[in-house]
Amino acid sequence: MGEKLVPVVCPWCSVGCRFYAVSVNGYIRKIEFDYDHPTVNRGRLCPKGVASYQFINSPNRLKKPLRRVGEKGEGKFEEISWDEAYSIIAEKIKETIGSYGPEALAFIASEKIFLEENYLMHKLSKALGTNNLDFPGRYCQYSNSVARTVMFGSSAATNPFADASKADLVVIWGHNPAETAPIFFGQYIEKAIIDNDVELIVVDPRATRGHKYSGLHLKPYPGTDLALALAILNVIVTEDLYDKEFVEERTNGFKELADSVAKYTPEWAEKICGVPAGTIREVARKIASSKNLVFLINEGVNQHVNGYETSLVVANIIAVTGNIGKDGVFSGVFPGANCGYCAAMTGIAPNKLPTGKLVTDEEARKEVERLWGFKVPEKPGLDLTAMIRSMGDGIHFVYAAGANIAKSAPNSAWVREQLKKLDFLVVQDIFLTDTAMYADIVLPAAAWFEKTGTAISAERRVQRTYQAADPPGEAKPDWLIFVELAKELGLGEFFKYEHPDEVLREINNVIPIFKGATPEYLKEHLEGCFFPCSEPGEGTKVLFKKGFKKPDGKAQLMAVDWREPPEMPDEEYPFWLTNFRLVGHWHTGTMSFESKSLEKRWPDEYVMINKEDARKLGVKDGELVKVETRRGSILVRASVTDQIMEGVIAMPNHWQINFLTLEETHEKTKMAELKAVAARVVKVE
Ligand SMILES: Nc1nc2c(c(=O)[nH]1)N[C@H]1C(S)=C(S)[C@@H](COP(=O)(O)OP(=O)(O)OC[C@H]3O[C@@H](n4cnc5c(=O)[nH]c(N)nc54)[C@H](O)[C@@H]3O)O[C@H]1N2
Ligand SMILES: Nc1nc2c(c(=O)[nH]1)N[C@H]1C(S)=C(S)[C@@H](COP(=O)(O)OP(=O)(O)OC[C@H]3O[C@@H](n4cnc5c(=O)[nH]c(N)nc54)[C@H](O)[C@@H]3O)O[C@H]1N2
Ligand code: SF4
Ligand SMILES: [Mo]
Repeated sequence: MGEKLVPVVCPWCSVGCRFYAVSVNGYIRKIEFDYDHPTVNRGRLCPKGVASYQFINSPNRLKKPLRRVGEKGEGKFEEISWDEAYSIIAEKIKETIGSYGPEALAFIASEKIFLEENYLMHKLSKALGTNNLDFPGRYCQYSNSVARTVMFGSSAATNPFADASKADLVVIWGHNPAETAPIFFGQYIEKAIIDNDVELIVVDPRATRGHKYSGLHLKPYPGTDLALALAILNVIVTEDLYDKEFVEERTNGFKELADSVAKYTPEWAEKICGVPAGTIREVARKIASSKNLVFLINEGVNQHVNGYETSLVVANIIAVTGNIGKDGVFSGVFPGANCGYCAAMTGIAPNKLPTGKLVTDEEARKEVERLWGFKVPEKPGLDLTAMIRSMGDGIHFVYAAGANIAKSAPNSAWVREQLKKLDFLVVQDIFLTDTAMYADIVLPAAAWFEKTGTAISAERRVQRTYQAADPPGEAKPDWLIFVELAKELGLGEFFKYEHPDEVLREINNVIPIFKGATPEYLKEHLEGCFFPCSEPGEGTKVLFKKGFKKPDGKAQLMAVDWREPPEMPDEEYPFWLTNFRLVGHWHTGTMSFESKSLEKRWPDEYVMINKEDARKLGVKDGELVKVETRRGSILVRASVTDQIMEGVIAMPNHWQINFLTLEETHEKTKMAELKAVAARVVKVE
């Protein structure tokens, strides 16, 4: 009964920490620091990392395929065999295609399944003839991702984490890495702030855990960051503080940008976002004088309908101050989950090919058809919110693997009504989730630690993680489920894989940015490689050193106009409601609620209310209140505090928040309003 040390990547966030799972007879006995190889975490783990394998041993894991026997939403299922499950699903797919065509099918992939698994789901959906393919990452980075792609030709984080320690100024805007990327914050950002005495500027309506270090804490009203960003840019331009050489040599469009931003003065912005004009000027001057700027933005900026515009302005600020395309800076998209990039970079989107090119690009499509051996549909499909909107009216069959949209998508009551309208729903998960409640068939997947595959961290580091435990009952790895279902559908010739290594080799061949990330290289180099990696080796550590991914190599600066959030407080709903993550929980809680040590320490949801607001409402700390928006209402305990600004309330996003949010989306990015909605608080007598 020997113990084996199996190298694994942490199952949660995109920092990409690694450690050993100590495996005995198919069980994990404990975890140990990986002292043999270089790791990002340098010997540290956050609370979730420490608790990392608890959820896989939960008694609530799915162990057999299930068929619904009760009403949708009721949660009554019976166990069936894999053969039965595959044959029912395959029949239903064929029937749906027969009645409505392949465009009535939709596939939802995941930030929680590996690179290989996202790739296979993509291949399966296209083999069936549909581009209705998306993942909950739609609600994650799309604002910033689309903005930076427009401006720089690529949106990924520009530099390795280690460069963040070389900062001379750190701006953290709508991001709380102390809780959401704790080891990145602790090992790299704190190093700059504490060891090198670098100033930190925080932009957040709440005081966050990193806030104790911040010289300046700017508190805009949720959803008004665009006004603040425009005014910062205004000061940099009108006070002539920009990097003229960089602007001249490496960008296009400065004149239009300068003209457009002239009207957005700090005094104008103060009236909208509430940040004093003097502070805006001070911050703009600091940013302009920084040569090694680390500029972190995340969901506080991304998750708004106007998040695209804010992201564009932030990217303009970074570009005109010359803080991109060199060593010692850091900015870009910061996908939060360990497999966010696994979905995004295998083209999980309704308009993309696995190569990242557009389905409408005929030459690129033909290339994929040649590689895959079957015809690829050319009409772009529906994004996730549009899929939900079309359920029962255009979309009849949905297959979701590792996505809990009944909780993670905006306006949960609406989402659940829509799910009921489907003819058929397949949910492939490790737990019986809220979404699974509406499923016709539920498939039990093997979890992280129970399978081998590839993850990608926020610094573009591609790493392999290996099987250390046996799956419970009859649960199977996602890649194998896709392969077996494809065979049942008569598509076996395109899915001839017996091991995830074979899938990765195909990815090396199909997706150029992963060419060098071979199973052999990643096994020998557990620290992985940085994509794009065109050959086995370290890959590309710093982006844009030789130019941007634009036809003339220059960044395209973008003029932006102020745009109001879709919903603003009014007499009926006087508060801004926003939300945030807790270090101890993961999204919809399926895994962290099943991790005993996390659940015990972070037991329940609450709403943060400013002391002054609470006094006016007559609400005391710990009392139950009803939080209401135009979508719905929930009961929750009040946390009366001065850690949130007046007029704003905020809740953790792991419980019921999406009963309150808004499904309206941005026309280009399709990002919904997940962070700023109008709400009221009613005292419960
Ligand atoms: N523990 C834990 N870690 C995670 C995750 C998790 O669920 N749990 N999820 C991972 C994923 S997928 C992601 S995408 C990342 C997200 O990581 P973050 O972006 O750090 O996540 P949030 O806490 O949702 O939002 C960040 C901050 O935005 C602030 N904020 C809210 N509204 C606004 C606003 O309108 N303007 C501004 N300026 N700030 C605002 C919030 O108060 C919060 O402090 O985390 C990843 N890491
Ligand atoms: N209001 C509001 N809404 C938000 C956010 C917010 O900040 N505020 N954040 C948004 C963001 S950034 C994101 S990324 C999304 C996340 O949205 P989701 O991805 O829907 O949320 P998760 O809870 O991470 O769901 C992942 C699912 O995968 C399952 N799973 C885990 N491992 C495996 C596996 O190996 N195989 C299979 N098949 N399943 C597995 C889990 O049990 C879980 O059900 O939520 C978004 N929604
Ligand atoms: S920071 Fe992220 S990857 Fe590292 S231990 Fe914590 S959850 Fe895991
Ligand atoms: Mo995310």
